[in-house]
Amino acid sequence: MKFVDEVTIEVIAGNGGNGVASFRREKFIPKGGPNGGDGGRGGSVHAIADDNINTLVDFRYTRIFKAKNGENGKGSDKYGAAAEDIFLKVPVGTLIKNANTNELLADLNKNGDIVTLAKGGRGGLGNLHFKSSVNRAPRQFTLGENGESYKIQLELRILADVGLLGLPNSGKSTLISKISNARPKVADYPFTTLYPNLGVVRVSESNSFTVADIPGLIPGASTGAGLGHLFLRHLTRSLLLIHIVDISSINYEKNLSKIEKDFKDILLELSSYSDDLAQKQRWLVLNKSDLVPDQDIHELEFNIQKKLKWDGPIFTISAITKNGLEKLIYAIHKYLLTIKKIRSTY
Ligand SMILES: Nc1nc2c(ncn2[C@@H]2O[C@H](COP(=O)(O)OP(=O)(O)OP(=O)(O)O)[C@@H](O)[C@H]2O)c(=O)[nH]1
Ligand SMILES: [Mg+2]
Repeated sequence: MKFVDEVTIEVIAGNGGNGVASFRREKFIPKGGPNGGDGGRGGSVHAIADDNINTLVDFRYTRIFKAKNGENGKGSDKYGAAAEDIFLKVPVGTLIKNANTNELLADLNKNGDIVTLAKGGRGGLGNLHFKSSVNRAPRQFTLGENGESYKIQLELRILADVGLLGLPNSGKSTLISKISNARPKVADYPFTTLYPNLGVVRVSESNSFTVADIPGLIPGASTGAGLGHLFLRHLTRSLLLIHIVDISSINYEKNLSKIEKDFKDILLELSSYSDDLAQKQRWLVLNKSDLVPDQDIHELEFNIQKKLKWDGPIFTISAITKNGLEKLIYAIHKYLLTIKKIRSTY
């Protein structure tokens, strides 16, 4: 599947049909009255959020969306037919902006959310509307209005409760595949993940949360290194970031400097993307504990906290053996419940 999270499209609504001037012509009625009908409304273009769509890729191939014009009015009191509206299906989490002014027009963040991108023109009036006591045979009619047309930017920002963050190969995709229904590719080379994956973690029958796995970040991502840093946009709506650090380097480095560098590299990229993202609630998760001798783990965790001056929540896991995953999942769930409760009271 190709993943596209930003596109610019053109939307053109249909023009309204023209009203018409026409007169009744019947045998034995010499001067029939006006009977010109109105033009039909032009088709509008709307965007609607749909749960079944998860990329904007379709808009890469078709970029212009034009609704039809309304029909012109006719004689014998006949109105022109309105043209059908066009509905563009977009993923939930799509921001809609005017591409010229950058103005945010809508944030379609729930299934079924809908916004009109370009309004169809109203149909013109036929001459039957202009009849009056002083003018029994009006020849006036009006033309249909033009439909609106705009350049629109669509930007997808995945909605996930939790976002996974880390260097390539730290084990983000392994983690999401072990705790959720997502099955991204896992491999021992960097940049295995090329686009975000969304997974649902079931905590109990009635409780779940969503997680997003994104491509790995490397130093210099903000200036284009690796896959760049634009996909960080998919973490901007998360309530919690899980920062995954591979601790197996301790085996060959014999000190904490590699772990410290890996940690700081990610922080630097986060803050160069945005302060908001850098300030977001973030938990440290030390992964690949199965590669570190058992007796060292607690000492290592303690030393890492000290070295990184980390006083936030910290977990040690092995995504592969699933060691520590249950504890992590329950802690995340509990945290999300608290945050959502606080937010809902505002
Ligand atoms: N021993 C061990 N290996 C792990 C663990 N977690 C992940 N790996 C391995 O580390 C390699 C990278 O794992 P991925 O899950 O693809 O890493 P990623 O962070 O998604 O990497 P990118 O998609 O490239 O950013 C794979 O070979 C995994 O099998 C773990 O807990 N223990
Ligand atoms: Mg991956």
